[in-house]
Amino acid sequence: PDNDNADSVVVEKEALQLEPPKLFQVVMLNDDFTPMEFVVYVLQDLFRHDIEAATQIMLKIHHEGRGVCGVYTKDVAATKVELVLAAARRAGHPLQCILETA
Ligand code: NFA
Repeated sequence: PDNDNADSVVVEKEALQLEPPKLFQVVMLNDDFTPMEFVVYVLQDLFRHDIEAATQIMLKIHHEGRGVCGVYTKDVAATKVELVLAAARRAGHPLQCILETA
């Protein structure tokens, strides 16, 4: 913004801070074929979980059918989904994940 009126700069900054970004969960789905080790690897490599957290999330998906890999802004979440699907396809596994509004 132009600096002729310093008050308008402050008002604009405050208005921006009042709009929280919408957040999206990356939810991974269980299947009968993807190896547990591959899921743990993806949770570490793409979602930056340590091996203990990755193993817990993988087991939750395995037992409950689905689990949250992480929560991100829309563009980041959509990119994570594409990276998971590309890695799974490349490895020949049917692993699926989806976006859900948090
Ligand atoms: N259910 C898969 C198996 O028994 C493991 C798995 C876990 C797959 C989480 C997908 C997601 N090999």
